[in-house]
Amino acid sequence: MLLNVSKEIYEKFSRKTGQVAALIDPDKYSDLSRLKVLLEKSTFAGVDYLFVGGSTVSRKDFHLVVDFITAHSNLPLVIFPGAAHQISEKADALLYLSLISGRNPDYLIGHHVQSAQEVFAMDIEVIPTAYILIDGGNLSSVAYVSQTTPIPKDHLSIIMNTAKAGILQGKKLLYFDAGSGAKKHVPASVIHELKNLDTPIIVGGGIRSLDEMHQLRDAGANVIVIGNKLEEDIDFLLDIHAFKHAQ
Ligand code: 1GP
Repeated sequence: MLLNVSKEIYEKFSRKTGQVAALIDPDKYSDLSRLKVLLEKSTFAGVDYLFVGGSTVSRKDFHLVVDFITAHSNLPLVIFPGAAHQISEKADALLYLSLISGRNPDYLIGHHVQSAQEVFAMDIEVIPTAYILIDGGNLSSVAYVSQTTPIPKDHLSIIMNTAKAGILQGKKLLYFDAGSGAKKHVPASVIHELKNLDTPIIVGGGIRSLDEMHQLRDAGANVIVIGNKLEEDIDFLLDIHAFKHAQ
């Protein structure tokens, strides 16, 4: 079979700002009854996507959680892979990440070559994504595992030029990540500047309040990713419900 050319999820990403993705790191949801509650409440809250993946997830745990999610939820499932083995045809789309803020060839092309044969044959939407780490005030797992240095958040011209280079390379989506559990999320002012590049933007890492979500949406973020906050406080989905239904 040839590469899937569906663009359904990409078009949904592009359509509007202020969409919300709940990030499920399989390492954090070994208790599947907890995951089931998250899935039910995410549907109620009007979450737009479930993202699945993580920096240190094993193949077994990844598949276990993907199988569980697809059996218990109808929300679009998007893979946010931490490595070549985190792929599954059961998901609706795969963020095909190149970590272009870094200079580690493994995360620029290595994992891609390892998994290309399998991905090419899969019936899954593949979205070429420029993955750009921004310093969030602490050492994130993704920076540590990828052995890359995030871009300082005040260096707007480096951030802009990195995003532009990604677009010139053919990336269709920009994902700005301060890293899971970041002390500080990517500033709304940075997202505002990037919006001029006319490419859909995902932002994640350290987002923990409704106020921050409003700022990022108003700055032009298409998708806001929330991981840690939901692990700590499932009732934050009530705030997400309010955020989604006020739109
Ligand atoms: C990290 O973008 C995600 O890669 C989400 O971060 O867990 O801090 O919400 P949090």
